Amino acid sequence: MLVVQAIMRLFEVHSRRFETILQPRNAALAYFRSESTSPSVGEDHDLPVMKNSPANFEFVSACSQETADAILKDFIVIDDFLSEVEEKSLLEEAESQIARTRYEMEENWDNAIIGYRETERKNWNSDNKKVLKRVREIAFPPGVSQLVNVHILDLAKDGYIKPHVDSVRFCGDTVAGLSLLSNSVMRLVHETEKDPVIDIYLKRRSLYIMRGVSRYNFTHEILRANQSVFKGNVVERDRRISLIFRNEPDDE
Ligand SMILES: O=C(O)CCC(=O)C(=O)O
Repeated sequence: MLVVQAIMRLFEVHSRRFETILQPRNAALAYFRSESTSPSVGEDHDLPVMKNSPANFEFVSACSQETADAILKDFIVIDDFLSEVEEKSLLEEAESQIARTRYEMEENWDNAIIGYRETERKNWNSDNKKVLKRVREIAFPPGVSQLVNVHILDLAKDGYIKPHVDSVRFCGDTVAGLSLLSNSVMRLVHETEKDPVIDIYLKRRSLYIMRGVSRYNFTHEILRANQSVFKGNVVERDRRISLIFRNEPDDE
């Protein structure tokens, strides 16, 4: 019986790897594939209650109090999470790896991101490791299996990310991201109702944690430069590098 289970497990792991390899070139890292079959959102999270900044949220269209409360509970933004020195150090290491890849600029219907390059990194220098550990400790409850690689996503000044829900096959219930180099606006739109629309100001050096309702029931996107407006003010979008952390997908 144990042998059969071991073979089944091996097969599962390998078929998952193949799925990753067989993604379209543009979505090589696979996470961005949207699936309508979201698991139901759990009752509550074991995460510590974190101090959110409601000022970073703009409820662009009418939103019930219940939904607004759920978003403010499940999508956390922490401004100035990184110091300037920490940002510089992370950038140096991320750029040393990503410099070898080319920007994908193609506008195709199946491209989730336009004007970007990406890579993943597991081994960071010891200073950066300490910062990344801080992210992991705040974004994921103890004992949660996290993906060991950090996804490095470099968006050109005119690059943007289209609305999507991260694939439930490759990503668990939490996505956390550090924003380097530029401020930006992330837009959430209810996946099925297309309403409400909520804009979130992601300041350079901030950390966001997206989980629960905001991760499963809303699409998210990073607005292009000429649409980056928050509460009536233009947000200067520049080249932006994000470092993205995820946990392992659920077993079922
Ligand atoms: O660059 C970002 O912060 C957003 C990344 C994103 O959309 C994702 O990881 O699903």
